[in-house]
Amino acid sequence: MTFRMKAAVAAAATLLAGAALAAPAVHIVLIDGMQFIPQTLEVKPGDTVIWRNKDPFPHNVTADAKGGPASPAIAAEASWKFTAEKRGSYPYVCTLHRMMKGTLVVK
Ligand SMILES: [Cu+2]
Repeated sequence: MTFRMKAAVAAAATLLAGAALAAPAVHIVLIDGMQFIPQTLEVKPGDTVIWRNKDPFPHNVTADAKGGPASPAIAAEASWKFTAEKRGSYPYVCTLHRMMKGTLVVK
């Protein structure tokens, strides 16, 4: 898939997940080509975020701030799930490739 298609799929997944009104939503962040897609994701408390690694090597999701996402290594083709609880802005990196940056905003 092209980057644009993947972004569209991710956006569609977020929309579909958000369609159930009061229920917590599930959001997908793709890890592909050494990037987090979307780079910034806004969610509500109680929502679940799934990072899905499409690269052929491991990555992780590591926020500095307490209450932010902090994953173990996510193997190729594997996913890692995080439930957002505390409001805030959580910049994160992959500590294996520190140029890979993303932000999870919980509000
Ligand atoms: Cu990485």
